[in-house]
Amino acid sequence: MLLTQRIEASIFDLDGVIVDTARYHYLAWKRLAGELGFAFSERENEQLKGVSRLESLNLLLQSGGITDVTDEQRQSLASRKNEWYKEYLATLTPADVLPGVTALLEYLRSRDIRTAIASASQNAPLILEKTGVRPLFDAVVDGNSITRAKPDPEVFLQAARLLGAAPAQCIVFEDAEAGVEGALRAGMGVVGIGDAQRLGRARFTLASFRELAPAELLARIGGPGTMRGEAE
Ligand code: B16
Ligand code: MG
Repeated sequence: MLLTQRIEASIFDLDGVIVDTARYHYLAWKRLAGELGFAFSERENEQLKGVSRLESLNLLLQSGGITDVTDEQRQSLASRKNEWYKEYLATLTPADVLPGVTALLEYLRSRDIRTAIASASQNAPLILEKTGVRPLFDAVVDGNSITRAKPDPEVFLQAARLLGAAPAQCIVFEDAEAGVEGALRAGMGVVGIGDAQRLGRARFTLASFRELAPAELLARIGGPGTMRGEAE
């Protein structure tokens, strides 16, 4: 199918795209695994990216071979991890915004491309406040307002609705496989941020926003004045 729709809205994942909180999630999960008596590697942690807190815990317990856990215990383990995670979040400042992010957001807004956050995190409001980037987004959808976690497309579709854009007019920036999958299910184009092999289903992948100047990136994704001529 030849797509001729112009990109009118951009949707950003938060953890791992705007700020490197993915690292803090990993450290907190690793600490919990340590307390439960097993090791947890960065490779295993890749599966937790983009998925909800409780689902992350379930994957962690599974990797440690721990099965006999009540719902109540699961809630309490997830809360413990979140307390440690929030200790890291307390140290966040605007300097933690990943390189190239602020320049890209400012450029997109200057070209009348609306911007939104689509995150699975319930801590998103705190992260946006500590890093000072909230004013750069027209809408925020996060773990407090969705009922189904990525790879369900709900978070992306809700963001598009708030921005008043059709899914085909949206481009999503994601660092997680579950997020790339969710954005594709929503009928949106996706740019992967991170490892190209892991995010192979994205249209293309950048190791960092520093790799492409904002104007080049916009031309590549089909912004105003250009047409997306490739099939998804
Ligand atoms: P919280 P994103 C996701 O955020 C993280 O990638 C994922 O690792 C985390 O489990 C999830 O948020 C829930 O986060 O425990 O803070 O509610 O990447 O969708 O911005
Ligand atoms: Mg992420």
